[in-house]
Formats: sequence, structure tokens, C-alpha cells
Amino acid sequence: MAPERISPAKHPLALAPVTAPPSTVDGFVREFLNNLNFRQGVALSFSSGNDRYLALAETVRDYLMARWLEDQRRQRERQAKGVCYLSAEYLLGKQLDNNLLASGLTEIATEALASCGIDIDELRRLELEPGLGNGGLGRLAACFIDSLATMSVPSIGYGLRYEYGIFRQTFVDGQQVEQPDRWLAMGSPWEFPHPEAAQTISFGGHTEKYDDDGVERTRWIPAWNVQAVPFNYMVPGYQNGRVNTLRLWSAVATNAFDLGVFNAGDYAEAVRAQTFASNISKVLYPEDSTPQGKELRLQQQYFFVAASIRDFLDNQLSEGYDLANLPNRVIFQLNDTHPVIAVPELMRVLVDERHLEWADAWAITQGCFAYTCHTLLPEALEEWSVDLLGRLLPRHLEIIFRINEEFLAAVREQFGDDELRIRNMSIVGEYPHRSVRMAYLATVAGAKVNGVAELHSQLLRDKVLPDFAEFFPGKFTNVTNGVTPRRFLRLANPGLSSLITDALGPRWVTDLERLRELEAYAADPEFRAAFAAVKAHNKVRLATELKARDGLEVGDGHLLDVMVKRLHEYKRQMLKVLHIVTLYEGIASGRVAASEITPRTFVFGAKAAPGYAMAKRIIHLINAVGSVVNDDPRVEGRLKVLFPPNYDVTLAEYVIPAADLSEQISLAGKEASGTGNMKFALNGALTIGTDDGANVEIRELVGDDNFFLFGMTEPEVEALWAKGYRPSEYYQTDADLRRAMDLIASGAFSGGDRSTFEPIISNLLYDDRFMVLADYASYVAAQKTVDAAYADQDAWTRSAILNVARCGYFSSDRSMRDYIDRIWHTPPTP
Ligand code: 26V
Repeated sequence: MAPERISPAKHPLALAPVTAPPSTVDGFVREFLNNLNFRQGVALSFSSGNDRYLALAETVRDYLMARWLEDQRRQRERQAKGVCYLSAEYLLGKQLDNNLLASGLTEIATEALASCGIDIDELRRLELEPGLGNGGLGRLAACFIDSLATMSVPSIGYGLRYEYGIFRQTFVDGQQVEQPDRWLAMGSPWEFPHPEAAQTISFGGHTEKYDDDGVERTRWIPAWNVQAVPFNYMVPGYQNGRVNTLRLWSAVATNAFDLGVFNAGDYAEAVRAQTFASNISKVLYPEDSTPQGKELRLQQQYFFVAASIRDFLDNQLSEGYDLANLPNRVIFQLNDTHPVIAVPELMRVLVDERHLEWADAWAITQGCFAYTCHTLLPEALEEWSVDLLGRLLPRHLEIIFRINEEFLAAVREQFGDDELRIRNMSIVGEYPHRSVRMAYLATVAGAKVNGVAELHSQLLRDKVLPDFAEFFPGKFTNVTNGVTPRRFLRLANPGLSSLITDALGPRWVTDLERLRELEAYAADPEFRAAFAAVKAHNKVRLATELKARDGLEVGDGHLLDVMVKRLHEYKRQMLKVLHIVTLYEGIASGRVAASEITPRTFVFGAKAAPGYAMAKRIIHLINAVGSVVNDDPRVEGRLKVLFPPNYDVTLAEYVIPAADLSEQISLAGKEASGTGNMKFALNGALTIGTDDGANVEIRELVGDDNFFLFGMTEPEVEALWAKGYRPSEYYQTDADLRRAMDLIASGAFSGGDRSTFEPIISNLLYDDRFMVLADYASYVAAQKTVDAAYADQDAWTRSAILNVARCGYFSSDRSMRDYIDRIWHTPPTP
């Protein structure tokens, strides 16, 4: 039901446009103290850091508010085509700095607080980042909404407001221990709850047919409901006066108590029901590759997309909107398969609630969705058992069956009774148990299907969904990922930003291809020196942070070699470990003098899914290798292995600008794109990487001379796998490899206990789908090239500058332009 449109209040002040406070230091001080006194309820002299942080955040928020209200009004009035980005994850990172930057208030706020005797940096540190995502996919969504706001594209992000985001990682005896992420514990000043705009979302029950004046219709009689309460977040564009909205849904029980139960005297049961409902948005699932088919996760997915679709239809469309035009008004972008249950939901709303003909509803639906795939690993493709779907969403299951029936009939018409093909293309799989293949449903329903880097899109088309590509020519496309230059260059790397702005002017921040002009500066010794000084400064900044945070020591003058990403076998952190152990073993055995080794500090950052035993064991090994290597006097401090716990967006912003070398070493064909790779290159790190994901495009752009390529190509991987991968042959023929593995197996890193890391060694030797040993020799050789290149600091700096200059393509603004041109057709509104 559409909410009542409130008639304008009579008072003239209510009719006047909302205006922001004056942008002066004095004005800011006034607003800040006002917020401290009247919102936090404390005097400056008694205020805590958190009070001050909240008051500062509220002040910045108020400056953005007028724009936000205006943009919400305009977006509804204009009825221009817009994007609804549907994503189960948004890995936002801290908000204060970004919002200060976007509103152009950074200097004013800094000065204003200083005049109150407050160091703004201290308040910055107090903010807890909302970790509402696992990794690449969630961070990509956050970059995209930043770009959409900066480019003035009518759009809204929809997702889930998890009470607990990605777990906080701690290490106990080198092993990962997860702690709940209480990001809301101190209150979040960036969110605006709207309980009055809650939607009721239903689950369970059964369906029944009924006669509606001679028309047979279906209705869903659900068994239970949950309230979806929207929380709005500002998404300010970069200094363009635009503020878009991110709307995250939170679950609460429909009625405070089930009065029936309550009156029957079972108070505890009544409260339990309430807790049950709020469980839906309680916690982010920390798995990022193997969907477990958990019922609660399906509840989360349906909960947020059903609320979002209803919110859009009820609140964004004008009165009496003709739904036949919906594809000209909105595109729902499906961020992976997590929101795909939106497809049968829209069908259900159109057919059962709005009484459209099935065929008309299907035409509308096919025009309103597009699907982005973010993986190639078969085990990461989501499937829901027919059983579970039928229990939780019986009407949706019926709709999926009918979509599938009609789709397969069309396939039969084109290809004849090719039963194997039909079986392979069916949205409902029969083996090993009946389940709905969400990627197939998304592909059939979506106007477009895209992968996230050239190689990935090609493999998706030719290897994962070839039958679909043949059946739907023109449906498959590529949009290479990007990252927002606001957060990952302008904010994270102030030194480099100033250097670039001094050289090129400020416009690169929203037009990143301008970085090309830096190419000329790579030849300028003065610029190179300044660039190197920035890198050195960023290393000191990181060293200071790691020391304060975790007591870790970055080696002075070391090459900073960084691998930060989720811990996953396909990403091959083990290759990095074998390299480190090889270097260490050379010294420990006396075959290599420590002085011959290029001093390096290796930095790891990685969370493992709590149920992923091998990944957790690898974390343990990295920590174990670190404690031995770091403490062995024979190493003379020339190798350091640091593994700060709890890698998150905040830590990324310290680590990436400081890195010399970026490790992107997945097995070719497994990393869909990567986005860390782009962030590092844009901050002047050189990449050592395989021909995988967006590495391919990075290398094409920066040139072979400025990239350390190693390893098999994807076709070589396929060929080796087909021929039969025999890891033990590498072990037997490569003495360095054997010595490294033997050292680990000997218990040298586990106090003599040979069993601790035995499963890792066995896995590499007998059961490794990701062929670590096959790429070892090539990797170690490439690392020697790195050492040689690093010896010529000036040439290295030149390469680093060229990396920055040539990676402007990887701005998420460009990704958004590609989506707009190829998929969305939603022009920016000035
Ligand atoms: C999958 C699942 C499975 C069920 C449990 C929860 C969960 C959460 C997330 C995912 C998505 C995994 C896919 C993913 O994150 N892909 C990454 O997407 C990045 C952005 O496109 C890309 O750069 C990375 O290469 C790709 O691994």
C-alpha cells in the first residue's frame, strides 16, 4: 500500500527549501557545538571522544541534508529511468572522511575542531567501519554507488542492514579466532531509520487457486510475516551537490508480541518469536565461495529483495503508473545470484497482485533485470533445494517452474529434442538433488548478463554458460570492474594525490584517464624523487600504524611485498608462503648468505571463512612461518613476515599506498577480476601476477616492462588438467621446492610437531585443484626478476609512475559508464 502523501504544512517556513548551514569555520564550530550540546547532551569540557565523533558526524550530515532531501524529491518527480542496485553486501569503509571530502568540508572541519582544541584525526580513528560485506563483491558495490552519485546517475542501492558485519579476526597462537563485529555498539550517525515506512514480508504457507470473475488466479497464503524497516544512508557525490541513497533493510517482528501466545501465559515463547524475526538481518554470512544452502540465508535474500521491489513500486513510481512501462523506468541490477529471488517476486507481484497477464508480466520482468556474475568456481554458483524453496516460498517455486517450462519449450523449438542440452539448461537441476540454479534463472530473466573482466566474461560465455550464450546471442557482455579513485587514491594516498594535483590540476579525481598525462613526468628526475618520497612516507605511515595497532615492525628500507585478500586456495597464498620459506631455507641451511637477499617485508591480510578448515590452517602456517623467520638471527632482519589481523577497508587504506609489490597470483581462470590489483597499481605498486582476471588488462595497459608476469595461462591450465596434473613430479624434480616443503613438513614451524601442517603438504602433493606446485618455479623466477628490478630504485620508480599513469581505466566511473552504455541506458541527470 502506498504511504499517505503528506500535504505541505501551512507554515511558510515549511514551504521554503531546506538550506545547509553556512560553510565557514565559525559556522561549523557553531553547528558542531550545537550538536554536541543538544544531540549528544554534553558540554564540550565533559564530552568523550565518541560524543565528539558523533557530533562531528552529525554536523557533516546536516550539511549534506539539504541536498539529500532535494535529490530524493527530484528523483521521484522526474520519473527518469534509474538503477536499483540489488546487493546483499556493501563493504562501505569509514564514512566520515569520505563525506567530508565529498562535501568539500575537510579543511573547514579540521580548522573548526582545532579551534575547539580537538584533533580531528583522533575522531577519525574512533569510527567503526560498517563491514557489511565479505570482500571484493561487497566492496565493488560500495565503489559503484560512490560513482553513481558522483556521476549524477539516478539510482538507489538496496541491501541488508546486518547487525553484525563480517567478523573481527583475532589470532590466538597464530590461529584465527572470530569475534562478533559490533559496529553499531556506539551508535551509527550515518543512518536514518524509517519505521513508519516498514514493509511486511511474508514467508511459508501454501498457495491456492481462486476464481476472479471467470479468471483463474493464484494467491499465496503465507504462514508468517516479518517487518522490514528501511534505514537510509547518504551517498554523497564528489563535490557535485548530489546525494544519493543507500537503503538497507532491518528485520523486526510484525507485532511486538504474539498476543495469543502472550495471553496464554507463555511470555517466553512470545519473546522468542520476536527474536526469531529479527534474526533475519542479524548477521552477515561470512562464507564467500561455498554457499551452504542455509535457510536463514534464503530468508535474508528474499527479505531484502521483496522489501526493495515493493519500496520501489509503491514509493518511487507516480500515482497510477502503467507498469507496462516499467522497463523504461527502472533496471534492477542483480549483484551476483544473491538477489535473484527478485525475479519470481516481481512476477508474483505483477501477476497475482496487479493482475497482469503472465506473458505481459514476463516481458516486463525480462526488461527490468540484468545480472552480473562474480565467480567461475562451480561450487560458488548458488543453488536452492526445491524442498527448501517450496517450504519457504511456495508461490515463487511455482513461478520458477513455469518460467522453466516455457523456457525449455523455447529451447526445444530451436534445438529440437536434444535431451542432454535440455537437461543442461534446465533452471531446475535434478542431480544430485532437485534444486534451482539461480545463475540460470538470472540468465534467462536478465536483459543482459555480464562478467567482471574480459577474461572472466569470455570464460563465462564459452565455458560456464555456452548453451545459454548460443540461445541468447547478444545477451552476454563484459564490464570490467573498477575502483573509486575518491577513496582509494584521493583519501587513502594524500601524498600522491597532492603530487598529481600539483602536476595535472584537480580534475583527475572525477576523470581518472587524465592520469595518462603523468607518463611525461616519469622521465622527470625531480618528479621521480618526489614520487619516491611519497612512497617512503606512506611506508612510514603504515609502519607507525602497524606498530601501534599490533606491535608489528616493518623493516627499514625493505621492499614492501603485499598480499591482501580473502584467504582462499584458488588465490594461492600458499605460493607466497613457499616463496618465503624458500628464501628462509636458503639462509637457514647456510647455502645463501643473508646479505645476498633483497630485504623484504611481506605483509599478509586475509580472513578465512570460519568453516573453511584448509584456509584456517594456511593462516596458522603464515603466522608460524612469521614467528620463526622474524626471530631467527641468521636472517639478520632482512626478511619479515607480518600478518596484521582483521584486514578490512580501513587497513587497506594504509597498506595499499605503501606497497611496492602487489601479489595477484591466483591460478589462471579462477579469479573473476580482482579489484585489489587495480588499487595497488593506481597507488604505484608493481604487480607480480598471473594472466588472470583483470591482471590481463592491467598488464596490457601498463606494458610487459612494468609488470612481473608468471605462471600458466588459462588454456595451459586446462591442458595440464586434462592431461593429468601430477604434483609429485614438481616436488621430485625441483630441489628448492622440495627443500621448502620438507622444511614445513619437518615441523620447523610447529615446534617439531610434524602433524600440524601435514594436511597442507598432502593437499599440495595429492589433491590440489589450484596447481600451486605447477607455478612454483615460474613464480620464484619472477621474484628474482623483482629483486633485480628493485635494485635500480630509479627505474623502479619510473615503472611505478607508469603504472599510475596508465591505470586510469580502472576507475569505477568508467565501469559505471560501461554499464550505462551497454546495459542500463540510464543517462545521468544534470
Ligand atoms: C558468495 C557467497 C556464497 C554464499 C555465502 C555468502 C557468499 C557471499 C559472497 C559470495 C560471492 C563470492 C563472489 C565474489 O566475491 N567474487 C569476487 O567479486 C569481485 C568483484 O567482482 C571480483 O573482483 C573477484 O575476483 C571475485 O572473486
